[in-house]
Amino acid sequence: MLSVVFNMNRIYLDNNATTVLDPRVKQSMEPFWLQEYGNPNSLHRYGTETHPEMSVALDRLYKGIGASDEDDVIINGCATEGNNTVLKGVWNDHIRHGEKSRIVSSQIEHPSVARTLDWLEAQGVEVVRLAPNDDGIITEEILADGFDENKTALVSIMWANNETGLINPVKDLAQFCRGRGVLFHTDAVQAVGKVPVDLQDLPVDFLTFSAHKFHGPKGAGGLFLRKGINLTPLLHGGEQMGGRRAGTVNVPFVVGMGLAMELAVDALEYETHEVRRRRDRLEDAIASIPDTLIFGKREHRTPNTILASFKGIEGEAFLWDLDKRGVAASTGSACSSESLEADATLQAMMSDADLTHTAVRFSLSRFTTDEEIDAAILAIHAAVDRLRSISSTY
Ligand code: C6P
Repeated sequence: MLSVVFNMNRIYLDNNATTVLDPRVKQSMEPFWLQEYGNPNSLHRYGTETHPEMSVALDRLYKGIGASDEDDVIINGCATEGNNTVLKGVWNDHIRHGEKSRIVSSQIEHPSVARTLDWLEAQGVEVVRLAPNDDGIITEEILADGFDENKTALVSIMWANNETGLINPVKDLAQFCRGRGVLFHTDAVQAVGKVPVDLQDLPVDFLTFSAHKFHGPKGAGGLFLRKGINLTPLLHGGEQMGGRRAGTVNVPFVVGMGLAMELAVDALEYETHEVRRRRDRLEDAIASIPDTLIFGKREHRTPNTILASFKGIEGEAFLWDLDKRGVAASTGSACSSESLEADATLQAMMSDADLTHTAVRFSLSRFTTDEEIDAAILAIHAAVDRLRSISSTY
């Protein structure tokens, strides 16, 4: 495994927020800034010379998720865009004119799904937000309970949760929907590069991913659409992406995302064994601290994620202390960090509201080293000791 020391003084354990660009990905993007900078839709050579690498990148993306040639993978700006495209597209095509009335989702979705559903609800859509079971998972039984296929246009359930790392049984959920003729979408942002994704084996109709979660560039994502499915685009304009997503294609980012996907799939073995081994070592050390809670069973989680709560310690104070010690972690998702409100996902999972204010997420990547885990363990123990010694509630 490529071993690169990116920043010798700091340890990055916030890989569910974003990941470092793989240096090989960075290199693959270089020619497209100053030399081959043409618009791929131009007819002159500046445009056409980008085509071979773009085509390699698209092949890598299709192969990486097991899409067939007849399916569509639309390149876009991020997973937030992909999720908005699916939810608003299905609303426009299947709900707005009265065919169906309902979208079924969950209480543990990322804000790019949750807030879009709030907006759709304000437009009159009936939104059902399923609660997870005690293990934090949306099972087929939960989906089946009270399911009405005559009303439901779409089911949208995330593959792996960004805060807990808990993996939902997407194959069962997708099969359930397919058997009833209901469209199924999964937000696979935290699954790609962490668990195998093979759409040949999975009756999913829409799937979203984001390059910067698997060591690709920020600002590039993809939306898979099963063959034969039409969806009103979010962005109207030019004929890029076969008219399904207008806007000049960002060539360096597409090339980088393609290679990042291939490298992530190649590294899946490593992720499953080595990243998991380091995560488990860190988790054991965290769990050995008295009055500490780890959310979700290890075997139900992506190999890189730990969500922990330390009794008597407020999450933000803990993060600042850790940051001073050179360790970067997070409280819940990065896009909720400006709000001091307890995160909705955690609220859905925990009965004790106080715990939601103390949860801290540690997320590793294939670039996290054993030495970094050793140093992080020392820093976490020291931070807990200091904060508990000054805490009025411990
Ligand atoms: N989660 C986190 O800290 P964008 O930002 O559009 O590339 O990805 C959005 C997104 C969608 N779905 C899931 C499951 C995600 O985890 C994210 C990004 C980051 O958890 C930033 S909020």
